[in-house]
Amino acid sequence: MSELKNDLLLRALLRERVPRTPVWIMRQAGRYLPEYREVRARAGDFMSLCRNAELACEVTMQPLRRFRLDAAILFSDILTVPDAMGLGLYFAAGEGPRFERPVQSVAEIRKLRRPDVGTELGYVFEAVRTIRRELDGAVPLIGFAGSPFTVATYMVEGGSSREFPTIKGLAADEPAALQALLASVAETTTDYLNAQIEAGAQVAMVFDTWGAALNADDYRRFSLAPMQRIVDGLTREHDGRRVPIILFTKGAGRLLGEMAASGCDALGVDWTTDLATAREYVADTVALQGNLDPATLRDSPAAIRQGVAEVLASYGHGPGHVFNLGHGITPDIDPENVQVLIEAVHELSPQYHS
Ligand code: 1CP
Repeated sequence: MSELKNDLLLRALLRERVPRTPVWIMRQAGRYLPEYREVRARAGDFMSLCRNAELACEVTMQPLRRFRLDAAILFSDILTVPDAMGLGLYFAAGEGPRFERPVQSVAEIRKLRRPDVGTELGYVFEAVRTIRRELDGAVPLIGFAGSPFTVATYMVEGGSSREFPTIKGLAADEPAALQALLASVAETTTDYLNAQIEAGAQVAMVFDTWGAALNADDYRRFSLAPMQRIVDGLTREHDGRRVPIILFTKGAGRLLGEMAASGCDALGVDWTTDLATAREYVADTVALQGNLDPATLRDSPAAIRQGVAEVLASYGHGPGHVFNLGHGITPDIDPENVQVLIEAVHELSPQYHS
């Protein structure tokens, strides 16, 4: 078992005692950092950055040099999986992600192949190994993937969407075909996360950004069920340590209780459910990660400290909390304000662990 100098994140995710609440920030590597924009410009485009292990490692490390963070997160994207399935991911300048070959008909769903992730996504595992070497045990490395439903929204709609007309149409008219698509993404995602763990990822997080756009019944069938398949298929122990699994459905609300029953170790919580309520929904069976509104980072240092204090107080005493935002940090945030947040967690959280 390789030495970890700071294992607060792993301990908190397993609901073990810690002296203070660990903290990391969703999208902590990204456009709000000028040094990220510099490397991104050097790489040319976003996918070239993801495919270059040295540069992906460099941008992963950037936030850790500035802030006292308790985790690194692999620099990659959730859409590498459908790219490997043959859809042709590209990022048009100034726009979001797009696919050259979206999957919209039942016939196209049937034609999807299960790629060999070792070949198609080898660049990701190379980045994981490079980052682990560079971290040298300073903090754990989080690997991640998108939930099958969230990834499928991009595969079916061809890019970002607000209303999800095509995938909701499939759910209504061709539910078996949609389930086949989700099963196929779940299989590849399981292979993908297991290969990240094999390469050195010490935590696996599944981002379900859009599952809560479904009604509760459809959420269970089309979002939670395929995530459950992933949880069931993941390597839970590697290198002598348990590998915690975090599921994050943005906007899950009351469904957190059902998510907790999946067998995951922790749940991400967005700011629309306070942590005291979330803790009741899950009856302390899993750890919780979150949940400051990212908009708070546009406020004054005093307001940010106040926001941090409220989140910590809402979770309350005892183990099982990982501090984070309720969703990713946005590109307009001043990095100085992130510093205020992190220092506030360091300063205000020990009282909840005595
Ligand atoms: O430089 C750039 O302009 C690219 C912006 C960018 C970045 C920094 C994209 C394109 N992806 C990423 C990295 C990324 N994406 C990470 C790793 C970095 C970190 O956390 O430090 C992670 C975990 C993601 C996950 C991701 N990608 C999600 C789920 C999490 C979430 O924020 O909801 C989603 C939905 C995506 C799709 C995607 N990729 C990129 C963009 C701009 C988007 C969102 C498109 C949309 O809103 O529909």
